Amino acid sequence: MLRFQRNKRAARSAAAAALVLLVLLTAAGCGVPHYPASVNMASMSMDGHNHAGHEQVGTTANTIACTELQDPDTGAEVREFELTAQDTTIRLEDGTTVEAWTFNGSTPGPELRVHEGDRVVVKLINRDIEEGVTIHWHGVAVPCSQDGVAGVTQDAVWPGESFTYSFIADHHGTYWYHSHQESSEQAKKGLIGRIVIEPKEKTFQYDKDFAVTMQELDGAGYMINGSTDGLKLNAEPGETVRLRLVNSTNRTQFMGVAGVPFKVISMDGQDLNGPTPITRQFLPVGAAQRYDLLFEMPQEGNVVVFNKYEDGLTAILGGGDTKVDDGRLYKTAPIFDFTSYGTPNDDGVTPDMAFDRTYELDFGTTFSGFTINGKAFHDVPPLLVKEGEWIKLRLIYNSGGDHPVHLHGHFFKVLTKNGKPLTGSPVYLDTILLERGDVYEIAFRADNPGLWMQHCHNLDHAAKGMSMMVNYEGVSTPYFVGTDTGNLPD
Ligand SMILES: [Cu+2]
Repeated sequence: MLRFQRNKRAARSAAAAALVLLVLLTAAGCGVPHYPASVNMASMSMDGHNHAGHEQVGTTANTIACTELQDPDTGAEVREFELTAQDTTIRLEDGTTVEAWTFNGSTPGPELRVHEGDRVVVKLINRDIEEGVTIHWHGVAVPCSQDGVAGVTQDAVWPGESFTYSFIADHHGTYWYHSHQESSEQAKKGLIGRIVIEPKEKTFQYDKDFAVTMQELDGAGYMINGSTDGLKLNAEPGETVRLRLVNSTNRTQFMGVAGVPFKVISMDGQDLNGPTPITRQFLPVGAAQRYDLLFEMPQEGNVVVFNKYEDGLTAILGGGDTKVDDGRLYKTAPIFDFTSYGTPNDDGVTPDMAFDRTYELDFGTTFSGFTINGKAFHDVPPLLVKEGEWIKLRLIYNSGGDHPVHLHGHFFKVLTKNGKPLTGSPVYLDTILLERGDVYEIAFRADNPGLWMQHCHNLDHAAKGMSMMVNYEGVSTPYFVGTDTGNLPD
């Protein structure tokens, strides 16, 4: 009862905030909020209190609730963590302070480092975040009940409450986590962190394994592993380094490496086949994407990983003379192209194979916001899929800026770009960066039943409508998105 009232209170303040936002945004002409009072994302029924709506949701014999979809007990090693969301005063390098929302007092929150095959158990506690919180495990193909999307897979966790996530870390790689309640606000306020799943057996050999998160914190600006001043990482001459880059900001970060040739060994936690050394190219790390690099420390001097535009986003590895100036020299360097990188390897997933369903999604920037096929969340019809099917999506973008499109719960293979099949390594991603004029075809196997969001990971765009659902037939949810429940995922 108490919880219900708290939700109601949150709903009222959310409704008031939404009204203010509506007035402001309408005045600015740049978008409108898209939350109704209540909508069920499985049935798309508009009123949770409507009896007919309830009948549509999860009560018939042929449906299974998202909450019932969990990883079976495998006897895997259990790794337990506790993450407390809390209001925290952060002290920056220049001595100033900023009010942030953190997990366990820091942003990014603690790195969760586990092994492939482990069961990851994370107790999320909300100490004092009035807006409610969740944790979404970006890129990790968790079962539906653990996906952490407020109003789809769970209710937002209110102050004083907790929620325990449990899933098998079944694919190694570099991932991250963030609140998926009012995510466009909460990620910028600091509710992010990193999860690294180490391989059972190394697919690449290295001596050092570093991970860095780029973020843009409200009031502080760009930070790299929580520092506004760049980062020093200790590596000795001759050591081979794996460097995991995580972009938790809302925009593409163009990252260069000065001092050594390097390989891109993984994107979005998926190894590339036969990567070859490159130099003087900028990696276009789209919002939410991850790039893992491999390089050998030079005998003299250091290695500088730097950002094309933001000086604070720099990591210096090793001692000796800095190569930053060297880096500056190649500001006009070409942009890395994953469509022709690495070595082909036919895994049977090809543009001309038979697909069970093909959908076209046209991403748009309009006067009033951001759209998919001309509609904004929650009015975009969900894509329906059935377990076991192969799905092809044609993604189109013809406007300004870029959109990193993220599909929850799945990896997808990039089939073609602008009509041409990839010529290098197979590339599997969870987030694909659409730039003006791009047409991508991607494919995924519907192998993880559930209700999955697909949205732009410039979270401001998602909040202004560029968001939708990919729904498996027969999966229901007892939760509702909207101001009535206070579940506001974007
Ligand atoms: Cu976008």
